[in-house]
Amino acid sequence: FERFAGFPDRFLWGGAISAPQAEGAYQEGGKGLTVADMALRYDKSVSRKERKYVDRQRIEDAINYEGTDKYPKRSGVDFYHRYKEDIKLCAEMGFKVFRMSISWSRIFPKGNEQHPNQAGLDFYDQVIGKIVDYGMEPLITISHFDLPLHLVAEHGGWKNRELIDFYVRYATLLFDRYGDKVKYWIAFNEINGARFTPFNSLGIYAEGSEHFVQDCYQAVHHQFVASALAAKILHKKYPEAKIGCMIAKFTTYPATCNPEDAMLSVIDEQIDNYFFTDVLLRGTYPRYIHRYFNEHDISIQAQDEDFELLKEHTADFLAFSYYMSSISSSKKEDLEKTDGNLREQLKNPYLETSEWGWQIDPIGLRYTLNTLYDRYQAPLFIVENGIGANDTLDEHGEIHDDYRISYLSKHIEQIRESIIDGVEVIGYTAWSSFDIVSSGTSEMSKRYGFIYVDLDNHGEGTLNRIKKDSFHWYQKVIETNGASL
Ligand code: P53
Repeated sequence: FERFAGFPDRFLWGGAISAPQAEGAYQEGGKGLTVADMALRYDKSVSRKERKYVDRQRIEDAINYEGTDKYPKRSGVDFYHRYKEDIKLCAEMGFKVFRMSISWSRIFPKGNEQHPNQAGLDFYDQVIGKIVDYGMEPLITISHFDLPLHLVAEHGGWKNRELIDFYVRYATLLFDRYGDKVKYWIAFNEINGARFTPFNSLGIYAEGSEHFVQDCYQAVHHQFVASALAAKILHKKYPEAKIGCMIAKFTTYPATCNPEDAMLSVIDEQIDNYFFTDVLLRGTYPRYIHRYFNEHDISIQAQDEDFELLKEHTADFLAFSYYMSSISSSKKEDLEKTDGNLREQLKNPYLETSEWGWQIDPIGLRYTLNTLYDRYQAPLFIVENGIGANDTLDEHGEIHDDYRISYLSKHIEQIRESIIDGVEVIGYTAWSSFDIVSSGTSEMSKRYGFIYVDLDNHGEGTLNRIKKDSFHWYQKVIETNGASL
Protein backbone atom coordinates (compact mmCIF):
# COMPACT_ATOMS: atom_id res chain seq x y z
CA PHE A 1 0.00 0.00 0.00
CA GLU A 2 1.07 3.51 -0.79
CA ARG A 3 1.92 5.63 2.22
CA PHE A 4 0.71 9.20 2.00
CA ALA A 5 3.48 10.95 3.86
CA GLY A 6 2.36 14.57 3.67
CA PHE A 7 2.26 17.34 1.12
CA PRO A 8 2.99 15.98 -2.36
CA ASP A 9 5.87 17.53 -4.31
CA ARG A 10 3.66 19.47 -6.65
CA PHE A 11 1.28 20.77 -3.99
CA LEU A 12 -0.10 24.13 -5.07
CA TRP A 13 0.66 26.61 -2.29
CA GLY A 14 -0.55 30.13 -2.73
CA GLY A 15 -2.97 32.89 -1.89
CA ALA A 16 -6.21 34.33 -3.21
CA ILE A 17 -7.91 37.63 -3.96
CA SER A 18 -10.97 38.71 -5.92
CA ALA A 19 -11.34 41.51 -8.46
CA PRO A 20 -14.08 43.49 -6.69
CA GLN A 21 -12.19 43.52 -3.39
CA ALA A 22 -8.75 44.33 -4.80
CA GLU A 23 -8.81 46.16 -8.11
CA GLY A 24 -10.62 49.43 -7.46
CA ALA A 25 -10.54 51.74 -10.51
CA TYR A 26 -14.22 51.04 -10.87
CA GLN A 27 -14.72 53.44 -13.74
CA GLU A 28 -11.39 53.12 -15.48
CA GLY A 29 -10.61 51.27 -18.67
CA GLY A 30 -14.23 51.29 -19.74
CA LYS A 31 -15.39 49.07 -16.89
CA GLY A 32 -19.15 48.89 -16.30
CA LEU A 33 -20.80 49.08 -12.88
CA THR A 34 -21.29 45.88 -10.91
CA VAL A 35 -23.23 44.78 -7.86
CA ALA A 36 -20.00 45.08 -5.87
CA ASP A 37 -19.74 48.79 -6.68
CA MET A 38 -23.08 49.17 -4.91
CA ALA A 39 -21.96 47.47 -1.69
CA LEU A 40 -22.13 49.79 1.31
CA ARG A 41 -19.57 49.66 4.06
CA TYR A 42 -21.21 48.40 7.24
CA ASP A 43 -20.14 48.46 10.78
CA LYS A 44 -21.12 45.95 13.39
CA SER A 45 -24.26 47.83 14.38
CA VAL A 46 -25.98 47.07 11.09
CA SER A 47 -28.21 44.01 11.28
CA ARG A 48 -27.27 40.93 9.36
CA LYS A 49 -30.65 40.90 7.68
CA GLU A 50 -30.14 44.37 6.32
CA ARG A 51 -26.80 43.33 4.87
CA LYS A 52 -28.26 40.24 3.31
CA TYR A 53 -31.33 41.57 1.53
CA VAL A 54 -30.80 44.43 -0.88
CA ASP A 55 -33.70 46.46 -2.21
CA ARG A 56 -34.00 48.70 -5.27
CA GLN A 57 -33.90 51.93 -3.32
CA ARG A 58 -30.50 51.09 -1.94
CA ILE A 59 -29.17 50.52 -5.44
CA GLU A 60 -30.76 53.76 -6.71
CA ASP A 61 -29.02 55.63 -3.90
CA ALA A 62 -25.74 53.94 -4.74
CA ILE A 63 -25.97 54.76 -8.43
CA ASN A 64 -26.57 58.41 -7.57
CA TYR A 65 -23.67 58.55 -5.15
CA GLU A 66 -20.47 59.81 -6.70
CA GLY A 67 -17.29 58.73 -5.06
CA THR A 68 -15.93 55.82 -3.15
CA ASP A 69 -16.10 56.56 0.59
CA LYS A 70 -19.38 54.78 1.36
CA TYR A 71 -18.64 52.11 -1.25
CA PRO A 72 -15.06 50.94 -0.61
CA LYS A 73 -15.05 48.22 -3.26
CA ARG A 74 -15.07 50.98 -5.85
CA SER A 75 -11.49 51.83 -4.89
CA GLY A 76 -10.40 48.43 -3.52
CA VAL A 77 -6.69 48.47 -2.73
CA ASP A 78 -5.77 49.75 -6.19
CA PHE A 79 -4.55 46.42 -7.51
CA TYR A 80 -5.55 47.82 -10.91
CA HIS A 81 -2.51 50.10 -10.79
CA ARG A 82 -0.31 48.19 -8.36
CA TYR A 83 -0.60 44.63 -9.66
CA LYS A 84 3.06 44.49 -10.65
CA GLU A 85 4.24 45.15 -7.12
CA ASP A 86 1.59 42.89 -5.57
CA ILE A 87 2.29 39.94 -7.83
CA LYS A 88 6.03 40.38 -7.34
CA LEU A 89 5.60 40.20 -3.57
CA CYS A 90 3.51 37.04 -3.88
CA ALA A 91 6.18 35.50 -6.09
CA GLU A 92 8.74 36.44 -3.44
CA MET A 93 6.69 34.50 -0.88
CA GLY A 94 7.13 31.53 -3.19
CA PHE A 95 3.53 31.12 -4.34
CA LYS A 96 3.05 28.26 -6.77
CA VAL A 97 -0.47 29.42 -7.53
CA PHE A 98 -2.17 32.81 -7.51
CA ARG A 99 -5.96 32.82 -7.27
CA MET A 100 -7.77 35.86 -8.63
CA SER A 101 -11.00 36.64 -10.40
CA ILE A 102 -11.69 38.41 -13.63
CA SER A 103 -14.20 41.23 -13.60
CA TRP A 104 -16.90 40.41 -16.15
CA SER A 105 -17.70 44.12 -16.53
CA ARG A 106 -14.14 45.00 -17.55
CA ILE A 107 -14.51 42.63 -20.49
CA PHE A 108 -18.19 43.22 -21.22
CA PRO A 109 -19.18 46.45 -19.42
CA LYS A 110 -22.90 45.67 -19.53
CA GLY A 111 -22.34 41.93 -19.41
CA ASN A 112 -23.89 41.11 -22.76
CA GLU A 113 -22.28 43.14 -25.54
CA GLN A 114 -21.34 41.37 -28.76
CA HIS A 115 -17.75 42.60 -28.66
CA PRO A 116 -15.37 42.78 -25.72
CA ASN A 117 -13.81 45.92 -24.29
CA GLN A 118 -10.19 45.95 -25.41
CA ALA A 119 -8.88 47.87 -22.37
CA GLY A 120 -10.22 45.14 -20.08
CA LEU A 121 -8.51 42.42 -22.07
CA ASP A 122 -5.26 44.41 -22.10
CA PHE A 123 -5.36 44.64 -18.32
CA TYR A 124 -5.80 40.90 -17.78
CA ASP A 125 -3.22 40.13 -20.48
CA GLN A 126 -0.75 42.03 -18.33
CA VAL A 127 -1.84 40.54 -15.01
CA ILE A 128 -1.94 36.93 -16.18
CA GLY A 129 1.29 37.46 -18.10
CA LYS A 130 3.05 38.63 -14.94
CA ILE A 131 1.79 35.68 -12.89
CA VAL A 132 3.02 33.23 -15.50
CA ASP A 133 6.36 35.06 -15.88
CA TYR A 134 7.04 34.40 -12.21
CA GLY A 135 6.31 30.72 -12.71
CA MET A 136 3.04 30.75 -10.79
CA GLU A 137 -0.12 28.97 -11.95
CA PRO A 138 -3.04 31.36 -12.30
CA LEU A 139 -6.26 30.02 -10.75
CA ILE A 140 -9.02 32.09 -12.27
CA THR A 141 -12.50 32.55 -10.84
CA ILE A 142 -14.75 33.56 -13.72
CA SER A 143 -17.38 35.24 -11.55
CA HIS A 144 -16.76 36.36 -7.98
CA PHE A 145 -19.70 38.36 -6.56
CA ASP A 146 -19.46 41.13 -9.16
CA LEU A 147 -22.26 40.62 -11.64
CA PRO A 148 -22.55 43.51 -14.12
CA LEU A 149 -25.28 45.81 -12.80
CA HIS A 150 -26.94 46.08 -16.19
CA LEU A 151 -27.75 42.36 -16.07
CA VAL A 152 -29.54 42.95 -12.77
CA ALA A 153 -31.35 46.16 -13.72
CA GLU A 154 -32.40 45.17 -17.21
CA HIS A 155 -32.49 41.39 -17.10
CA GLY A 156 -33.39 40.53 -13.52
CA GLY A 157 -30.13 38.80 -12.63
CA TRP A 158 -29.56 35.05 -12.78
CA LYS A 159 -33.23 34.13 -12.53
CA ASN A 160 -33.36 35.07 -16.19
CA ARG A 161 -32.27 32.17 -18.39
CA GLU A 162 -30.66 34.59 -20.86
CA LEU A 163 -27.77 34.99 -18.43
CA ILE A 164 -26.56 31.54 -19.34
CA ASP A 165 -25.79 32.72 -22.89
CA PHE A 166 -24.15 35.91 -21.69
CA TYR A 167 -21.97 34.02 -19.24
CA VAL A 168 -21.02 31.45 -21.87
CA ARG A 169 -19.99 34.20 -24.28
CA TYR A 170 -17.81 35.73 -21.59
CA ALA A 171 -16.30 32.45 -20.39
CA THR A 172 -15.61 31.27 -23.95
CA LEU A 173 -13.71 34.45 -24.63
CA LEU A 174 -11.60 33.91 -21.52
CA PHE A 175 -10.82 30.32 -22.50
CA ASP A 176 -9.85 31.38 -26.03
CA ARG A 177 -7.65 34.17 -24.82
CA TYR A 178 -6.06 32.65 -21.71
CA GLY A 179 -6.41 28.90 -22.22
CA ASP A 180 -2.73 28.52 -23.07
CA LYS A 181 -1.69 30.12 -19.80
CA VAL A 182 -4.40 29.11 -17.34
CA LYS A 183 -4.87 25.47 -16.35
CA TYR A 184 -7.17 25.96 -13.36
CA TRP A 185 -10.55 27.67 -13.48
CA ILE A 186 -13.47 28.10 -11.09
CA ALA A 187 -16.85 28.74 -12.70
CA PHE A 188 -18.50 30.65 -9.81
CA ASN A 189 -17.23 31.78 -6.45
CA GLU A 190 -19.18 30.11 -3.63
CA ILE A 191 -22.12 29.04 -5.75
CA ASN A 192 -24.00 28.23 -2.54
CA GLY A 193 -23.71 31.95 -1.71
CA ALA A 194 -27.23 32.01 -3.13
CA ARG A 195 -28.35 30.91 0.31
CA PHE A 196 -26.69 33.65 2.30
CA THR A 197 -25.97 36.52 -0.07
CA PRO A 198 -28.53 36.36 -2.89
CA PHE A 199 -27.97 39.84 -4.27
CA ASN A 200 -24.20 39.53 -4.62
CA SER A 201 -24.41 36.01 -5.90
CA LEU A 202 -27.49 36.05 -8.11
CA GLY A 203 -28.49 39.68 -8.58
CA ILE A 204 -31.90 39.16 -6.99
CA TYR A 205 -33.69 41.84 -4.98
CA ALA A 206 -35.42 40.89 -1.76
CA GLU A 207 -38.59 42.77 -2.57
CA GLY A 208 -40.89 42.63 -5.56
CA SER A 209 -40.76 38.89 -5.95
CA GLU A 210 -43.75 36.68 -5.29
CA HIS A 211 -41.64 33.75 -4.32
CA PHE A 212 -38.14 34.83 -3.37
CA VAL A 213 -36.74 31.42 -2.49
CA GLN A 214 -38.00 29.92 -5.72
CA ASP A 215 -36.36 32.73 -7.67
CA CYS A 216 -33.09 31.94 -5.94
CA TYR A 217 -33.21 28.25 -6.82
CA GLN A 218 -34.24 29.08 -10.38
CA ALA A 219 -31.23 31.37 -10.61
CA VAL A 220 -28.95 28.72 -9.17
CA HIS A 221 -30.25 26.25 -11.74
CA HIS A 222 -29.11 28.65 -14.45
CA GLN A 223 -25.69 28.90 -12.81
CA PHE A 224 -25.50 25.09 -12.77
CA VAL A 225 -26.23 24.91 -16.48
CA ALA A 226 -23.73 27.72 -17.15
CA SER A 227 -21.11 25.79 -15.16
CA ALA A 228 -21.72 22.64 -17.20
CA LEU A 229 -21.51 24.55 -20.48
CA ALA A 230 -18.27 26.19 -19.38
CA ALA A 231 -16.83 22.76 -18.57
CA LYS A 232 -17.96 21.43 -21.95
CA ILE A 233 -16.37 24.30 -23.88
CA LEU A 234 -13.14 24.35 -21.88
CA HIS A 235 -12.61 20.60 -22.16
CA LYS A 236 -13.20 20.61 -25.89
CA LYS A 237 -10.58 23.29 -26.47
CA TYR A 238 -8.17 22.41 -23.70
CA PRO A 239 -8.56 18.76 -22.64
CA GLU A 240 -5.81 19.19 -20.05
CA ALA A 241 -7.37 22.20 -18.34
CA LYS A 242 -9.43 21.78 -15.16
CA ILE A 243 -12.53 23.60 -14.07
CA GLY A 244 -13.83 23.35 -10.53
CA CYS A 245 -17.06 24.05 -8.76
CA MET A 246 -16.77 26.02 -5.55
CA ILE A 247 -18.78 26.37 -2.38
CA ALA A 248 -18.37 28.15 0.93
CA LYS A 249 -18.19 25.03 3.07
CA PHE A 250 -20.44 25.42 6.08
CA THR A 251 -19.42 22.44 8.14
CA THR A 252 -21.87 21.84 10.93
CA TYR A 253 -21.92 19.50 13.93
CA PRO A 254 -24.90 18.30 15.94
CA ALA A 255 -25.04 20.49 19.07
CA THR A 256 -25.56 17.41 21.27
CA CYS A 257 -25.96 13.64 20.88
CA ASN A 258 -29.70 14.18 20.79
CA PRO A 259 -30.77 12.38 17.58
CA GLU A 260 -32.85 15.44 16.68
CA ASP A 261 -29.68 17.51 16.53
CA ALA A 262 -27.81 14.84 14.59
CA MET A 263 -30.58 14.64 12.00
CA LEU A 264 -30.71 18.41 11.71
CA SER A 265 -27.01 18.57 10.98
CA VAL A 266 -27.47 16.06 8.14
CA ILE A 267 -30.18 18.23 6.62
CA ASP A 268 -28.21 21.44 7.09
CA GLU A 269 -25.23 19.88 5.28
CA GLN A 270 -27.49 18.79 2.43
CA ILE A 271 -29.24 22.10 1.96
CA ASP A 272 -26.31 24.45 2.58
CA ASN A 273 -23.52 22.49 0.91
CA TYR A 274 -24.12 19.11 -0.71
CA PHE A 275 -27.03 20.14 -2.92
CA PHE A 276 -24.63 22.33 -4.91
CA THR A 277 -21.74 19.90 -5.09
CA ASP A 278 -24.02 16.90 -5.72
CA VAL A 279 -25.41 18.59 -8.83
CA LEU A 280 -22.03 19.79 -10.07
CA LEU A 281 -19.92 16.72 -9.29
CA ARG A 282 -22.41 13.86 -9.50
CA GLY A 283 -24.38 15.51 -12.29
CA THR A 284 -27.90 15.02 -10.97
CA TYR A 285 -30.31 16.77 -8.67
CA PRO A 286 -30.17 14.76 -5.42
CA ARG A 287 -33.39 13.14 -4.23
CA TYR A 288 -33.49 14.98 -0.88
CA ILE A 289 -33.93 18.30 -2.69
CA HIS A 290 -37.21 17.01 -4.16
CA ARG A 291 -38.60 16.86 -0.66
CA TYR A 292 -37.25 20.32 0.15
CA PHE A 293 -38.72 21.80 -3.03
CA ASN A 294 -42.08 20.17 -2.37
CA GLU A 295 -42.23 21.35 1.21
CA HIS A 296 -41.26 24.89 0.24
CA ASP A 297 -43.53 24.99 -2.77
CA ILE A 298 -40.64 25.52 -5.14
CA SER A 299 -40.77 24.51 -8.76
CA ILE A 300 -37.94 25.05 -11.19
CA GLN A 301 -38.24 25.64 -14.92
CA ALA A 302 -35.71 23.55 -16.76
CA GLN A 303 -35.19 22.19 -20.25
CA ASP A 304 -34.61 18.48 -20.82
CA GLU A 305 -31.18 19.11 -22.24
CA ASP A 306 -30.14 20.83 -18.98
CA PHE A 307 -30.08 17.49 -17.20
CA GLU A 308 -28.02 15.85 -19.93
CA LEU A 309 -25.53 18.69 -19.81
CA LEU A 310 -25.25 18.44 -16.04
CA LYS A 311 -24.72 14.70 -16.27
CA GLU A 312 -22.07 14.91 -18.96
CA HIS A 313 -20.04 17.93 -17.97
CA THR A 314 -19.33 17.68 -14.29
CA ALA A 315 -16.62 19.65 -12.52
CA ASP A 316 -13.04 18.36 -12.37
CA PHE A 317 -12.34 19.33 -8.79
CA LEU A 318 -14.14 20.57 -5.73
CA ALA A 319 -12.91 23.94 -4.53
CA PHE A 320 -14.12 25.38 -1.28
CA SER A 321 -13.58 28.13 1.24
CA TYR A 322 -13.31 27.19 4.87
CA TYR A 323 -13.18 29.69 7.71
CA MET A 324 -15.16 28.23 10.60
CA SER A 325 -17.59 25.55 11.65
CA SER A 326 -21.07 25.85 13.06
CA ILE A 327 -23.55 23.73 14.99
CA SER A 328 -27.07 22.50 14.34
CA SER A 329 -29.43 22.49 17.27
CA SER A 330 -33.08 21.66 17.72
CA LYS A 331 -33.07 23.89 20.82
CA LYS A 332 -31.58 27.09 19.43
CA GLU A 333 -33.11 29.27 22.15
CA ASP A 334 -31.01 27.60 24.84
CA LEU A 335 -27.71 28.42 23.21
CA GLU A 336 -25.45 31.41 23.19
CA LYS A 337 -25.02 33.12 19.84
CA THR A 338 -21.99 34.45 18.04
CA ASP A 339 -21.57 36.56 14.96
CA GLY A 340 -20.70 34.37 12.01
CA ASN A 341 -20.82 36.39 8.86
CA LEU A 342 -24.07 36.81 7.06
CA ARG A 343 -25.92 34.57 9.41
CA GLU A 344 -26.00 34.07 13.12
CA GLN A 345 -24.14 31.13 14.57
CA LEU A 346 -24.71 29.14 17.71
CA LYS A 347 -21.75 29.13 20.00
CA ASN A 348 -19.63 26.03 20.18
CA PRO A 349 -18.12 26.02 23.68
CA TYR A 350 -15.05 24.11 22.51
CA LEU A 351 -13.90 26.75 20.04
CA GLU A 352 -12.33 30.18 20.11
CA THR A 353 -13.70 32.97 17.98
CA SER A 354 -12.07 35.64 15.86
CA GLU A 355 -12.58 39.36 16.47
CA TRP A 356 -15.52 39.11 14.07
CA GLY A 357 -17.10 36.21 15.94
CA TRP A 358 -16.10 33.43 13.50
CA GLN A 359 -15.45 30.16 15.31
CA ILE A 360 -11.96 28.88 14.70
CA ASP A 361 -11.87 25.14 14.08
CA PRO A 362 -8.75 23.62 12.48
CA ILE A 363 -9.81 20.02 13.15
CA GLY A 364 -13.04 20.91 11.40
CA LEU A 365 -10.97 21.32 8.25
CA ARG A 366 -9.68 17.74 8.49
CA TYR A 367 -13.24 16.61 9.21
CA THR A 368 -14.44 18.55 6.17
CA LEU A 369 -11.74 17.20 3.85
CA ASN A 370 -12.46 13.63 4.91
CA THR A 371 -16.23 13.90 4.58
CA LEU A 372 -16.05 15.63 1.19
CA TYR A 373 -13.59 13.08 -0.13
CA ASP A 374 -15.70 10.18 1.13
CA ARG A 375 -18.63 11.56 -0.78
CA TYR A 376 -17.03 12.49 -4.09
CA GLN A 377 -13.51 11.00 -4.46
CA ALA A 378 -12.73 14.15 -6.42
CA PRO A 379 -9.58 16.23 -6.01
CA LEU A 380 -10.12 18.91 -3.37
CA PHE A 381 -8.72 22.43 -3.54
CA ILE A 382 -8.91 24.71 -0.50
CA VAL A 383 -9.18 28.05 -2.23
CA GLU A 384 -9.86 30.25 0.82
CA ASN A 385 -8.92 29.95 4.46
CA GLY A 386 -7.74 32.65 6.81
CA ILE A 387 -8.53 34.98 9.66
CA GLY A 388 -9.88 38.50 9.49
CA ALA A 389 -8.15 40.68 12.10
CA ASN A 390 -7.60 44.35 12.73
CA ASP A 391 -3.80 44.34 12.34
CA THR A 392 -1.91 47.34 13.66
CA LEU A 393 1.59 48.65 13.16
CA ASP A 394 3.94 48.81 16.13
CA GLU A 395 6.30 51.72 16.81
CA HIS A 396 8.77 50.34 14.24
CA GLY A 397 6.08 50.11 11.59
CA GLU A 398 5.97 46.31 11.82
CA ILE A 399 2.99 43.98 11.99
CA HIS A 400 3.33 41.06 14.39
CA ASP A 401 0.38 38.95 13.35
CA ASP A 402 1.18 35.89 15.44
CA TYR A 403 -2.60 35.14 15.69
CA ARG A 404 -2.65 34.73 11.90
CA ILE A 405 0.41 32.50 11.93
CA SER A 406 -1.25 30.43 14.63
CA TYR A 407 -4.56 30.18 12.74
CA LEU A 408 -2.94 29.24 9.45
CA SER A 409 -0.40 26.81 10.85
CA LYS A 410 -3.08 24.90 12.77
CA HIS A 411 -5.21 24.63 9.65
CA ILE A 412 -2.30 23.60 7.44
CA GLU A 413 -1.32 20.92 9.96
CA GLN A 414 -4.82 19.49 9.66
CA ILE A 415 -4.56 19.51 5.87
CA ARG A 416 -1.40 17.45 6.22
CA GLU A 417 -3.24 15.05 8.52
CA SER A 418 -6.00 14.64 5.99
CA ILE A 419 -3.50 13.94 3.23
CA ILE A 420 -2.04 11.21 5.43
CA ASP A 421 -5.63 9.98 5.89
CA GLY A 422 -5.66 9.48 2.13
CA VAL A 423 -7.54 12.56 1.02
CA GLU A 424 -6.50 13.99 -2.32
CA VAL A 425 -5.79 17.69 -1.79
CA ILE A 426 -4.25 19.51 -4.73
CA GLY A 427 -3.68 22.93 -3.30
CA TYR A 428 -4.22 25.63 -0.75
CA THR A 429 -4.70 29.32 -1.47
CA ALA A 430 -4.91 31.28 1.77
CA TRP A 431 -7.32 34.17 2.02
CA SER A 432 -5.89 36.60 1.27
CA SER A 433 -2.61 37.23 -0.52
CA PHE A 434 -2.54 40.83 0.67
CA ASP A 435 -5.10 42.95 2.53
CA ILE A 436 -8.21 43.73 0.53
CA VAL A 437 -11.67 45.12 1.24
CA SER A 438 -13.90 42.69 3.14
CA SER A 439 -16.57 40.99 1.07
CA GLY A 440 -19.31 40.87 3.68
CA THR A 441 -19.03 44.34 5.22
CA SER A 442 -16.66 46.25 2.91
CA GLU A 443 -14.49 47.15 5.90
CA MET A 444 -10.79 47.59 5.30
CA SER A 445 -10.01 46.95 8.95
CA LYS A 446 -10.96 43.27 8.58
CA ARG A 447 -7.61 42.19 7.20
CA TYR A 448 -6.60 38.76 5.96
CA GLY A 449 -3.34 39.33 4.07
CA PHE A 450 0.32 38.40 4.46
CA ILE A 451 1.01 41.92 3.24
CA TYR A 452 -0.42 44.98 4.96
CA VAL A 453 -1.98 47.69 2.83
CA ASP A 454 -1.87 51.15 4.38
CA LEU A 455 -5.51 52.14 3.92
CA ASP A 456 -8.30 52.70 6.43
CA ASN A 457 -12.07 52.23 6.35
CA HIS A 458 -12.54 55.68 4.85
CA GLY A 459 -10.08 55.21 2.03
CA GLU A 460 -7.33 57.21 3.71
CA GLY A 461 -3.74 56.01 3.59
CA THR A 462 -0.64 55.80 1.42
CA LEU A 463 -1.59 52.40 -0.06
CA ASN A 464 1.96 51.30 0.74
CA ARG A 465 2.48 47.55 1.01
CA ILE A 466 4.25 46.26 4.14
CA LYS A 467 5.22 42.64 4.79
CA LYS A 468 3.72 41.22 7.97
CA ASP A 469 5.44 38.58 10.12
CA SER A 470 3.18 36.02 8.46
CA PHE A 471 4.80 36.86 5.11
CA HIS A 472 8.13 35.44 6.25
CA TRP A 473 6.48 32.54 8.02
CA TYR A 474 4.48 31.50 4.92
CA GLN A 475 7.51 31.89 2.69
CA LYS A 476 9.27 29.28 4.86
CA VAL A 477 6.26 26.95 4.85
CA ILE A 478 6.21 26.96 1.06
CA GLU A 479 9.97 26.66 0.71
CA THR A 480 10.00 23.54 2.92
CA ASN A 481 6.76 22.16 1.46
CA GLY A 482 5.13 22.27 4.86
CA ALA A 483 8.02 20.74 6.83
CA SER A 484 8.73 23.96 8.76
CA LEU A 485 5.34 23.96 10.48
P1 P53 B 1 -15.26 38.60 4.54
C1 P53 B 1 -19.56 34.46 4.09
C2 P53 B 1 -19.16 33.32 4.77
C3 P53 B 1 -18.02 32.63 4.34
C4 P53 B 1 -17.33 33.09 3.23
O1 P53 B 1 -15.26 37.10 4.01
C5 P53 B 1 -17.75 34.22 2.57
C6 P53 B 1 -18.86 34.92 2.99
C7 P53 B 1 -19.33 36.15 2.26
O2 P53 B 1 -18.82 37.31 2.83
O3 P53 B 1 -17.16 34.69 1.47
C8 P53 B 1 -15.81 34.50 1.17
O4 P53 B 1 -14.42 39.38 3.58
C9 P53 B 1 -15.61 35.23 -0.14
C10 P53 B 1 -14.51 36.24 -0.11
C11 P53 B 1 -14.47 36.91 1.24
C12 P53 B 1 -14.13 35.87 2.29
O5 P53 B 1 -15.06 34.82 2.28
O6 P53 B 1 -16.69 39.01 4.52
O7 P53 B 1 -15.42 34.33 -1.23
O8 P53 B 1 -14.70 37.12 -1.18
O9 P53 B 1 -13.62 38.00 1.32
C13 P53 B 1 -14.07 36.44 3.70
O10 P53 B 1 -14.65 38.56 5.90
